[in-house]
Amino acid sequence: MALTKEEMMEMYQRMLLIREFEDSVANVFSQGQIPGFVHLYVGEEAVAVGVCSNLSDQDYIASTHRGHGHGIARGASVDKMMAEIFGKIDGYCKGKGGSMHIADVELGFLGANGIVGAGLPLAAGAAFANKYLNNNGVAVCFFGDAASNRATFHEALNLSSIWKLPVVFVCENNMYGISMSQERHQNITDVADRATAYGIPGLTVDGNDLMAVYEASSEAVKRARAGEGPTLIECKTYRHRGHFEGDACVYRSEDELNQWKKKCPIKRFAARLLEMGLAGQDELDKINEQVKEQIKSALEFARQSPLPDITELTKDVYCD
Ligand SMILES: Cc1ncc(C[n+]2csc(CCOP(=O)(O)OP(=O)(O)O)c2C)c(N)n1
Ligand SMILES: [Mg+2]
Repeated sequence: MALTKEEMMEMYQRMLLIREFEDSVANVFSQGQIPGFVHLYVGEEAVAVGVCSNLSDQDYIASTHRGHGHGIARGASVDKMMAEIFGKIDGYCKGKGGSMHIADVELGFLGANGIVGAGLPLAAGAAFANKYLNNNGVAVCFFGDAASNRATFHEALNLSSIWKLPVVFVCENNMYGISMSQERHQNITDVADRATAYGIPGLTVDGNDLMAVYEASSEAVKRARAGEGPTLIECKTYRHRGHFEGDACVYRSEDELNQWKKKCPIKRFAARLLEMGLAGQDELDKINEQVKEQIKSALEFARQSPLPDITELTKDVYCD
């Protein structure tokens, strides 16, 4: 079904919201205003938004250490996310988890995850639950190129394929696992080729083309809902920032980065909206301003929220 203008504008707004959120986090991190560690999603926005725009209330997503974009694409509160990153009581985990523990189960957002590859079995489990409950829900797992080397990837794909679970595996191939390039960490070019080993469809798409991601995931979600089992979608993309904030990026060239910046998913989609006559530059500028206001207000919210009280120290935490 063709997307309406409203739906396309909403997708544009979501990508901008992620970009503005991440740029602001980079800024406050560089000024030492936030504790902990952050991995930013700048450059990869079309993947989260293209995929999540196909999902409904009963669906789940599992995320990664680079999870802000997934949460925002699923509709998480930028106020609560920002407060969490600032370590404040109004954050998703009352400020005790930080960037890599942001989750909103009510929204079907099973959470960011500091353990590489850990989202895959979680998504398979969530898909199993949906199948068992017969509620027509699907689960999506986002994970990186390097995560596809982990045993959890292979186990999750195997079980999901044999049980025909309603799950979509979305590999964000940004060409690096920390500082290690894909050609140094795996002997294949397309992660999608690994689908063959599990007898499921595997396809590679341009992860910086919002519509390509949207269409591929729309098919995969339909397949999952129809009881036909999982799909592996590999989205070729690139992170504009380092692996984490503070990374000097010595393992990649300026030229490579600049080439990818030219393929910015947001600029590309804006050009497409203009070209199709769906929006004028003034409309796009207005969305941009609204997004900037929304993130400014999230920063305000986070700054004004108190730090957790000392009595919170042992609450809601689990230690084995
Ligand atoms: C099980 C596990 N092994 C190693 C790490 C350290 N680590 C953190 S991120 C990362 C690389 C992940 O690369 P990829 O899956 O491609 O995701 P990207 O960071 O590129 O989005 C590694 C090895 C970890 N967090 N968990
Ligand atoms: Mg990677």
